[in-house]
Amino acid sequence: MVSKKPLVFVTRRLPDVIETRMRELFDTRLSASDTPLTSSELGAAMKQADVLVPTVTDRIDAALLASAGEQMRLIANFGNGVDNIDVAAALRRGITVTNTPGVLTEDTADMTMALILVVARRLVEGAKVMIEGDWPGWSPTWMLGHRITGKRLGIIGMGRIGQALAQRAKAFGLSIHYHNRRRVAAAVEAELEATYWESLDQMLARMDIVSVNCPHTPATYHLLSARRLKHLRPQAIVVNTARGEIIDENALTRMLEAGDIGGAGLDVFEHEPAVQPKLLKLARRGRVTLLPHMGSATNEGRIEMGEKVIINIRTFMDGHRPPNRILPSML
Ligand code: 8YV
Repeated sequence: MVSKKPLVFVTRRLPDVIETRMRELFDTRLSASDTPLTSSELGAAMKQADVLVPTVTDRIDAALLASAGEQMRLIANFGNGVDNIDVAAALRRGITVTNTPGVLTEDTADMTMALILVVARRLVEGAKVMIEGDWPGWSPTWMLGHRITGKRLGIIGMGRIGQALAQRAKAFGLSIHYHNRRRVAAAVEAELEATYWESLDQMLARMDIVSVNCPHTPATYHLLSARRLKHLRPQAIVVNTARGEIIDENALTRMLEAGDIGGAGLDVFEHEPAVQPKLLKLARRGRVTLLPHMGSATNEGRIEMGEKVIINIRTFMDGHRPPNRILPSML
């Protein structure tokens, strides 16, 4: 007897090799247009599909989950962060949620390090001068940025990505500081020569560069609030490749406008894809570099993310616990 293939609904275009393999393995419905689905389109998909493969652009809240069909059993998120999904509501509804950890660690850490360098050394401003043909010629006092070596980097969130960033930053001669829910193992701290700060406020007041590398959860929403941002030193640089919601974007923008901090490198925003217009204006003037959420945007990473999604679906459909199952207690 041939067993029925699960109906897998994929909300966005994925790498060709992944889509092809999914078509071989499952009864897969692919996205032809790659446009983000509306809530009612998502709801319609969840009424038919056994498995949903969403991305960060799909908001799957309790109301959508409540209207999902009885057959819907698995949400295999194409992404590491699951803040787009109400995981507790999914579980109550008997739907398992999985993610794709580990395979975007190095790429995201690279992008974070790149943003640190870009902002500190004014790379976008320099590149713009060249593109626009405006180079007046070398000068001893023109386009000066700040040295990275010898500075203090405060990492908020010392998980996989935070640690990968720390390794890179250490090689650049930065001294590593971190704040995390839990202190990491002594051996990891020793290897990274990292200093732990239980108090985020105290750490912020002493850093030259602050990087946000924690997940977005209810506990980390506006972790860098207006009050906390005030602790930063006037030359401090803030970098965020995690989630926009972790920083109070309006408060950060006000501080940048007032010149109360040195600069910012942001790959994520509070209301993506909308970006606060004042931030865009600051980016045109330099010292602020904005990127369109591309921390994990490598061909290799996106294929490995897709492979994780397939493994999670296959394992689940074979009746086993999928390797990347998410439980509310993990968030
Ligand atoms: C992904 C990310 O591109 O995986 C994550 O958490 O932030 C991104 O790097 C995106 O989430 C894909 O859904």
